[in-house]
Amino acid sequence: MRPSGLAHGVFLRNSNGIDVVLGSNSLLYRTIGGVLDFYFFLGPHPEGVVQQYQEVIGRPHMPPYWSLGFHNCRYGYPNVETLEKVVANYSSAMIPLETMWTDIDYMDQYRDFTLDPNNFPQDKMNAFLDNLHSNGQHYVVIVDPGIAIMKGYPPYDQGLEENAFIKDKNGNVFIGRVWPGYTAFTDFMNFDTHSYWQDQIASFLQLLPVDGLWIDMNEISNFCSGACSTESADGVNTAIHGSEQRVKNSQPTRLKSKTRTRLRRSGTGNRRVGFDPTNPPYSINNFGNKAPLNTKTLDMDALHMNGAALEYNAHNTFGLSEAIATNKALENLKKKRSFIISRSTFPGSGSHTGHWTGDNHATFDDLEHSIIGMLNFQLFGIPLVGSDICGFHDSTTVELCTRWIEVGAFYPFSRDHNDNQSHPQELYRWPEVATVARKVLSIRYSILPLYYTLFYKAHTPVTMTTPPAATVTRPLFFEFPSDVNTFGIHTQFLIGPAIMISPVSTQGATTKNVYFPRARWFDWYNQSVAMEKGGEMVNLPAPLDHVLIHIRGGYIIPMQEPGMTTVASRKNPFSLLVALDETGSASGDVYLDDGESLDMSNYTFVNFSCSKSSLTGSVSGTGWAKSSPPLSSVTVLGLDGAVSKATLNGQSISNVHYNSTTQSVLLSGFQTSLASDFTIIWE
Ligand code: MIG
Repeated sequence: MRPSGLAHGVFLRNSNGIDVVLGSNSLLYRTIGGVLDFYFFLGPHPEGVVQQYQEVIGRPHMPPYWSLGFHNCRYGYPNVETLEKVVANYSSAMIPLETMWTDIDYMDQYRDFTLDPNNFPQDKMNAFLDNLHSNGQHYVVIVDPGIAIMKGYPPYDQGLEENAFIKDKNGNVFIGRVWPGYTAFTDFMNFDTHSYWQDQIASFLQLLPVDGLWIDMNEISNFCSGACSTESADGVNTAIHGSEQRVKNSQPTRLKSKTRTRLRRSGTGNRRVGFDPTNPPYSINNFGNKAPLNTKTLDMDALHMNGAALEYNAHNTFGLSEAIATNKALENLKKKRSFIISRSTFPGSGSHTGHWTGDNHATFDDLEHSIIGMLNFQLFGIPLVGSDICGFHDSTTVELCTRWIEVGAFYPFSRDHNDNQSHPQELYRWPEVATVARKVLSIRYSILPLYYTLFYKAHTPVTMTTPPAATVTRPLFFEFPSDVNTFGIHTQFLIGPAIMISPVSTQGATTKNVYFPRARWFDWYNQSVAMEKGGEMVNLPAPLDHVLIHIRGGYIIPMQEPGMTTVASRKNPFSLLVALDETGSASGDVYLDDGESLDMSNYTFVNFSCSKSSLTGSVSGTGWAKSSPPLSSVTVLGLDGAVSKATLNGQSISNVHYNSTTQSVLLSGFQTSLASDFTIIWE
């Protein structure tokens, strides 16, 4: 950003280790290899920069509608009975729970694509899922990239058979160690392995029809630094599982000699005489202390793509290639949009997956950092992002968890998750948290049509003449680039162009300094003008149960009566919140479809436009909204005179409630389909 309000972006497309040094007027890259592809994006405004960047790396994945509901997870749920109780507790607390999650606990000895036969038996799990699904709810599990090295375990046997694993420099399967003990890692960069991965997911879906996958540990995270020394195999696997059987089977497996020959012939492309990837001449600041590059990951001379790529060059793209394979597999198998979140990402990941920001702590600092993380990932082209609500490590407090749900309810991806070492923190555990959760999640659910429309705009290529829309949540300076006061603000953010969230992220605070950029702003709760012109900072009361929300004049927000699930919400009538600017105008839009089809050709798009006392909806698309609930109420804020009657397409509207204190009107008692143009006039 320049003080002039002009924005530009620079992208170095390079997958090697890089030190980046930010100087006062410079950006210095020190990369230890790879290509030097530089892109310059000229904006001239921030949304334009992000949009141009996404034209290069790929536009964001269109999420299924249900994934925008609220998610609950915890590491350490011991059994299916506990899952059932958690779901029931959410429901009796009347807190909307869209998706229940399970961490590695569900697996048999932490092996991917298995179910623990004692605590998460297949029959009970299927009954549990049937029940969730019949309530319109969903279920997601974690999958790690490490495949347990164990003869007789199909994912391992088939991986060997199909040459699906990353190799060490000698062409043997690279052996790391993660939760299940010694593991091999799928060579996702070799797209030939994607059918292997799809087969594993297919068998798992046969076992249990989960709705999405959570791909963790894909940096690749390894408990050993480099290849594990297998001499210690016995000790390690016995300590983890006490299973002699597993230890005996944990021996390294040699490749068939044919494969070894192929490896030798193909070379690694980047190999140069005298270049040792395990000890490059320049040490980047790995782990902040120039740690060896294989620290807690693979050796840099490990081989991808049958030897065509060195880990040294490919390391940073592993999470991306796993996301590509997983997304393809889920789409092929379910014939619907996938839902995935990935811990490791790379430019381009957003076309295949969402992201959560990893293991934070239950601290106010990390609550504040989560806003920065969310906004950064909007810039990175991965708008479906959120942090572990209430904090992952350490036990949360009532105050922190309350403040966190006040922010987290508005993350594009909204999930409570915590560690098995900390106290459980489902939102119903404390009455104070539950009360606030009901309030803020009902706001989230009421604006899901807006979130979904923003995802559609980010996902859909638009011409350069359309106002660019590449992000879902945005920093204030994205909408007010010529206001330098907005540049440094990271504890306030916008949902789309018009809803401003100003959360408290400081312990003990009960007020908040809110900056209002230059515009007319309305208070979400009492619907009156909070700020006529903006351009100033105001200290506002923000008691523990209150998150400040303001609506920008000039915009129309599409809303829907909130339900306990997105399925229920989607059956409720629509409403519009029309916030007039000082000239009496406002505009907005909504995108509607079935919420899950890969083929997005059946949709409805409605442009709303309001000028003085007339509101119109003009419809394009293929008429999908014929099967959608009607628009049945409109609230207009910021009127400059009383309203006593109104018509819809010439017919009088029965309920007209003008509020002289707030100068707003609620029009209701009518129904109009969003599949047809309409005009509402008031006087
Ligand atoms: O070594 O699966 O970031 O969300 O709960 C830790 C257990 C592995 C790290 C993830 C976290 C998850 C945890 N995982």
